[in-house]
Amino acid sequence: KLTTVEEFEAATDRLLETGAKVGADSWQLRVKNQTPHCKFGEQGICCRICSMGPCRITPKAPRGICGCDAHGIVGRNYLKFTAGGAATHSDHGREICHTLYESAADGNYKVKDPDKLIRIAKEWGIETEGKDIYELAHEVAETGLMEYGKPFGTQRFLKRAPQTTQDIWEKEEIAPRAIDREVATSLHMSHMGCSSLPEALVRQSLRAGLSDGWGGSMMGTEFSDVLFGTPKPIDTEANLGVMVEENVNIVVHGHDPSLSEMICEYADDPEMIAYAKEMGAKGITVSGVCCTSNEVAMRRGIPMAGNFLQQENVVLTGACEAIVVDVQCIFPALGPLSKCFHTKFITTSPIAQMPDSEFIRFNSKTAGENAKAIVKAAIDNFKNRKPELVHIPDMKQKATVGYSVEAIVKVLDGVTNTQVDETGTTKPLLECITSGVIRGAVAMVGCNNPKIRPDTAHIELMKKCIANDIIIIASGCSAQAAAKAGLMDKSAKDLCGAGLKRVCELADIPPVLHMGSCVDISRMMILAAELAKDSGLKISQLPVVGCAPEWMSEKAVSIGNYVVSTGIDTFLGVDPYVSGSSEMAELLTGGIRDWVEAAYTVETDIEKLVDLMIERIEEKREALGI
Ligand code: BF8
Ligand code: SF4
Repeated sequence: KLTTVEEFEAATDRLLETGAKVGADSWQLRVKNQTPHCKFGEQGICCRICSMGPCRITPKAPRGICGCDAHGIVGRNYLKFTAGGAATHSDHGREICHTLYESAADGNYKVKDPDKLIRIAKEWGIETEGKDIYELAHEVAETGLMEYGKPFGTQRFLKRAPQTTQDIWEKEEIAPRAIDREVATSLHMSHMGCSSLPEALVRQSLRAGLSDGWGGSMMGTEFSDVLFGTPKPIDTEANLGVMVEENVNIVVHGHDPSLSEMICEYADDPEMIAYAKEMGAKGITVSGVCCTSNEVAMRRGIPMAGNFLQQENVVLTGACEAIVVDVQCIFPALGPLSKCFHTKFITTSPIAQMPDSEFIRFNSKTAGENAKAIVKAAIDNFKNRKPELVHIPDMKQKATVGYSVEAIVKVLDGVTNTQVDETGTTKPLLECITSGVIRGAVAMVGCNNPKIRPDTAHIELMKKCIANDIIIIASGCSAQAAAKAGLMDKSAKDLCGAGLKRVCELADIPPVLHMGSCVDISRMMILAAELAKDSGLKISQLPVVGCAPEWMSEKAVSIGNYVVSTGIDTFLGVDPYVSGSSEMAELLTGGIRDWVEAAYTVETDIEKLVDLMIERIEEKREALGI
């Protein structure tokens, strides 16, 4: 039985009552204070990139002081937004490269998947013979780091794409060069007095997005697998009920697995567990929020307490000893909120420093000591709980997660009855698609956003797709929405059409496959590339679409840009502040199709959005005659 959104909301309301008792603020209250939003901002027609402004476009004032019109202002804002997202994902990827560089046989970080490291080294033309695995790790990591600033050439991983895709990127001049260069060029182009031509600004947005998806994010994913293991199917649980009242609860939140992996390691240490018992708890429970949760769920089966808009809820349970964060998507609200409870809000990265937090600087050289200190601080805090404030909603679902590309290929080997003898490829999946047993696939990604009733769009879209025999691959907060609802439980096969249900039974998979965090959308790109190569089709011909119905962050726009640039139509439930320019809106929803064979659809009515996606998948099938 699925958990309904009404049930989530009732549980949240109960937690907000506790919050009210202690005078806590909440996003639900802040949304009210911020509504209605500024119309200029919403339409993207406010410019404050130079101090002659800020300028706002109105019918009476159609140009800013410098003469820039709405199209230029919206375009520059869109490019800056993308650059923010590309920088963020790629800097996360860079941190992982550094962690790989620091790995050592006797160090804090080890190489858990040496085969993958060797595969990547060979792909990059690095000599592997006669080298110790850590020597190779250093060399590969250093080569990866060079991708950020190399003066010539394009990203190494672009070669993973089908030749037709690479040709498009070359021809359209959007093949990404050094990652940092694409971010810097974006900021240069969107400086006062540079580009105000929508075509140029969108082209650079696509290029910066590609430097993220096929550059920084892909390195983040691949090297996380090398360090922490390539995910395989594993059972876990999701929603606030994974927190355990009798235990010390540590919640990890953010994105970089270098921190969360180490916390999990130390929370599992018998010495730490014994200490927790000494302090009156029965044990230690680590659970997660946001993408770092996806990382440790995929590799260790660590339960997922919730997604983006549930981050305050974990503190409101009154049973969270420490919420430990690294970077991205962390509400500054957690500082003051924690002060209303006994919770320790521990920041660990110089990139994300916040008021009212305890800063324990984490780095790869001292990771072990840092993690130990954090776990100990959480245990020491157990005694400070206020029992009258403790309430953990009795709400959780089972989920099977861990579907990396390698895992998907493996579980689908041999699901078809026909003559598919090439195991270890995507051919069995293609066979399911061409025969129509599966109609297509939707990559469901992205955040929650209070503009959309949280999780509803994710869940309703997925339910309708699977009922129509469309398989879902999910990542980020979308994946967690699915897991909380029960859509990643294998029994969710009963909600599928007959074809997809049969595939779920034969392969023993849920109909919604958890592919990881947001940097792991690069896994989805690799899967699409493999499908295209194995079928001899172009990526844009595959009955596959992308969807971010509740997106909110700059990272999501960067992702959208690389997904579209890879030839995959992308459906958004929230407008990326471009409605103030007809030229920008037309370009993104239509014009770019002439460049990259895919475009955006923006539709805030979620029912319509899902119908449009299904329609697009069926159109693609029809064009292929399948
Ligand atoms: O990178 S889906 S709210 S947690 S931005 Fe953030 Fe959005 Fe969640 Fe992960 Ni992605
Ligand atoms: Fe105004 Fe032009 Fe300056 Fe923007 S760049 S604030 S539109 S003068």
